[in-house]
Amino acid sequence: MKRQGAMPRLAIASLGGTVSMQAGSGLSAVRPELGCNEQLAKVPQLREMASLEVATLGMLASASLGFAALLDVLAWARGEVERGAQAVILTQGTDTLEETAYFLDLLWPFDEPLVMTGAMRAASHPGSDGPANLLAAAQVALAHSSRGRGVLVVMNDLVHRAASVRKAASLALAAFESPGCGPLGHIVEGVVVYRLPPGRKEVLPLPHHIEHRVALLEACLDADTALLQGVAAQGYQGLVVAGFGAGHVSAAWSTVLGQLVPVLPVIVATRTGSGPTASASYDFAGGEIDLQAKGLHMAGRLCPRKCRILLWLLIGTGRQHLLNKWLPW
Ligand code: DAS
Repeated sequence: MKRQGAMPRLAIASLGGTVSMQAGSGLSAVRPELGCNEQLAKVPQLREMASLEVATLGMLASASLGFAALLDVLAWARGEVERGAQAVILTQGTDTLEETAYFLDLLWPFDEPLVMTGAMRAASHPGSDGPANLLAAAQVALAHSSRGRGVLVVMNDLVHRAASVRKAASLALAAFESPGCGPLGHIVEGVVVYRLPPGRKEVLPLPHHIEHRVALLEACLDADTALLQGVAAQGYQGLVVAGFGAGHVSAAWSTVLGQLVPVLPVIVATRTGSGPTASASYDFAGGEIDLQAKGLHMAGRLCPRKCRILLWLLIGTGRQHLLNKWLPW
């Protein structure tokens, strides 16, 4: 139970990434070396804002995170809220932040915010953005207006929804965008301002099994069908295709995808990075009308990488038949 006037409890954990990286002496290349307490040492204000529960859960480049590790992180975060944390912050690498945030969002059952952040410049580099992002993440996490919004990504004083955020630049400081809809909010003088009220959000149960795999292949000019034909034989239980334009593939790919439909669920998304797939505009072999007639699912606004995460979690809970309900138009 919370004491009157007591500081809010904030749980913070780090997983690795550039925010935890620094250069060794005499070197300029960086690697993960800083645990969570060392990252927090650069933001002393945090200890005046909240009583902190701190954990270093990993020290990895985010390309090496995986679903099993994320389920462990989720268990830690859920435990912290159950023990009274008002919010949770995770710091990690930015390379997979758009995927990990969506994964956790689909499973986050609380009104308490789970806020994720990282850095584009390592801790040992001039103008490192990690401390500023951590402070902004805490301001967002502790704001009452952040409740009921699921998992939020805070980078560069912007707040993004897990379902729409995307790393859109490899090295730029302003690397994160929410294509098509813009950020959900921004931070001005330490205060978060949202453009929209919280929306109702459905959450998936925890997966009962995690050994299954979902493949992601990108359509490209003059691609043969060899990899596509091998998907089922390689033991994948689902497939996402990052299609051309509004969710299209070549006529040859369409034929093979049609053969895969009785064997595994297939989603076709757009590889463009912005905008929805079409549903009733194009009537050619490999267009969305043909693909839907063959039993493929169109991704709507969900990007290919997030489609793969959604499909993996739905298969893990035996809910793949509900796929269309979960794909946002
Ligand atoms: N590109 C790095 C980062 O921005 C590495 C990583 O994702 O771990 O954090």
